[in-house]
Amino acid sequence: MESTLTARDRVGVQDFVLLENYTSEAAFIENLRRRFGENLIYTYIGSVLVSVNPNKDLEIYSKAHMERYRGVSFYEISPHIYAVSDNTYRAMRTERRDQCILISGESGAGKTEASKKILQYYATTCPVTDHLSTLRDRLVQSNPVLEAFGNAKTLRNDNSSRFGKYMDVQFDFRGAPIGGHILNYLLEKSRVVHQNHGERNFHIFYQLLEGGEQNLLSKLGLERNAQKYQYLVKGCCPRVSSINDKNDWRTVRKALTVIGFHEDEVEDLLNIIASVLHLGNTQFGEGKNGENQITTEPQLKYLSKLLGVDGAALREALTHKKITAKGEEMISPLSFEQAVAARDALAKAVYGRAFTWLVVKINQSLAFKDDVYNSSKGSSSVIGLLDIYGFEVFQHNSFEQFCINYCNEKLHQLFIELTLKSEQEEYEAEGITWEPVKYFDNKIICDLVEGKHKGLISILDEECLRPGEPSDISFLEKLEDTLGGHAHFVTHKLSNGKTRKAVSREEFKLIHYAGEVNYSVNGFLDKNKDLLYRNLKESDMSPLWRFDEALVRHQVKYLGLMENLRVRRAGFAYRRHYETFLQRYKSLCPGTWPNWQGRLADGVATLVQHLGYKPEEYKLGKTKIFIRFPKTLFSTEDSLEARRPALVLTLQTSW
Ligand code: AOV
Ligand code: MG
Repeated sequence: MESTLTARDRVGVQDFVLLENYTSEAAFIENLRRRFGENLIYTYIGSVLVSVNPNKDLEIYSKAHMERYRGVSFYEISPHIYAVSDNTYRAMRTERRDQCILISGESGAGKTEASKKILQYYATTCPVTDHLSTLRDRLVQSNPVLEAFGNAKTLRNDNSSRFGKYMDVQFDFRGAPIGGHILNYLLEKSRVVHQNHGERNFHIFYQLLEGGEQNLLSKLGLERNAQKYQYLVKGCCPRVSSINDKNDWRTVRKALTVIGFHEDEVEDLLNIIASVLHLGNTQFGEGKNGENQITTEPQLKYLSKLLGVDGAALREALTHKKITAKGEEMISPLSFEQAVAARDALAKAVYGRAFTWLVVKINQSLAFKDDVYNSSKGSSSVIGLLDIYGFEVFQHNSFEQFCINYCNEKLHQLFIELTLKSEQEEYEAEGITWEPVKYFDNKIICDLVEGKHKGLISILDEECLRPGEPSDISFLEKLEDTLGGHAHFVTHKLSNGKTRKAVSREEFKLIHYAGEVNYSVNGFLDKNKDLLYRNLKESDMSPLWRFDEALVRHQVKYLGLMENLRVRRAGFAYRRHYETFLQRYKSLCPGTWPNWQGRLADGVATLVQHLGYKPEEYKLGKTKIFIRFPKTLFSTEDSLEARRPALVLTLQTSW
């Protein structure tokens, strides 16, 4: 059988639009599987790129590969993340419009890797002058630094992003990168003080302990052994086979220098990292008079030195609180539990601020020096790259997963908006005959979470501010009262008064676009007040090279890829306003050149007739021409770019 397979049978189609049986999910998955088997991890659905995580290094990211994709149109060469990068770049240059690449997919699917490949593509292929090469290097080197401080090993991904990132790269009129800006979202600060079994704290702690020179560690009062630090032992996972902390330390240290950190700034940063570890080892116990006191003096000494604060003041702050009663300020001692909570809160706050400061510093170093950025002068354009934390479900899910998964619901809304909704609405508005393709719109879940007054977040905020004794359980009760009966919200209570076993009394379940998740309300109020997060599950992880069909099918379903394909297949790959189309191609037709005098629509009709477009290849709408197949336009112009933001969907293949 094997020998009778044609090349096309073996490698499948490179654009799902070309799939003969395009309504069959089985055919869709089979196509992905065949390509995966041939190490072809990229496939298009029109202008959307679907990327399947190979979980192994492929020889497809060399400089020679990058060169192959430069200036070449989407359909002339096999699908690649570089094709998306290049098309976006050319769209920015020819259309002089800002562009954006959205990367979506669940935890571990390959979003961050994709965003790094895109950045490397620009760094390697865009023109740079000598003085801009520093900026280019800084752009690339910002990644290892941000990952060291903002990524960690989870049960889903050894290098999981624990913050969201939107990076703008600014280009000048020659297409050279001249500046950049990073916007960071909600760092998972709770990881600083707690990690679940099988997970680690942020990479930087292990990197410093493994790679830091002996005299540096001595200065910081640290021992090389991660097991000595309470904040690093919670997950029982100091070492990860896929991670070399020592090498990564060297990379990060060099990157900090490239980005332009001065030695004293690096020292400040490391002082903070070390002080977090000392805070974790700060213990409390009973003093002679029964009072709660610090029992670990060396830690206190190092803390006061590293944070530059008075030892006595720090001791007081960690064991007492100030309260104001009847206009008088009073100091009252903290209980053991309160002191531990205060210590952890301080560690999280210190780390969170250090991360914010790091991003500010990186932004200063990436800012275009003439301050053209964010100003209207100059003819620069921007390509934005969105890489957030992916949808995640563990055995135990808390506020952290709630925030992350809500964020993914919003991104999916945008995806639907760009590929399914606006596309179909436009056909209708333009009067193009169209058989609507039905799809699941997750707006109902977004509204459930963010709706004014009746949304989950509003209820949580209200409960946090309510006088009296609000608690996680009273919050859950409010949710039940307000949201009970909603199709996507479930608690243990059944409408007949009985109890649902699959959801405990301390949980609520959300039926997300990507799957069902039980959230424990424990800690929701505190974490919401502090805007922190995280918690989790144990699983048998071996990020294996296999194609788990059930896992892939689930993602194909919830991402709405079949619906996407149907819209694409039945639809029109390109559209242009009559004026733009005429302006761009009128020189190809003597009847429209140099100036068409009649109605724009008639001009376009004359033009396409002259170009030999067949009736089934295009339709004329009210204000636009719609062209069904890319190849039609290729014959007119080789490199026409889509106006939508580029979309990259990453698929996880094995857990
Ligand atoms: P994520 O960003 O989507 O998850 P990553 O980009 O960190 O996922 O990818 C997870 C791991 O998969 C990487 O560390 C690589 O080992 C592997 N991988 C991903 N893409 C490729 C590729 N193109 N080639 C080879 N290996 C790859 V999260 O940040 O958890 O949502 O919060
Ligand atoms: Mg990531």
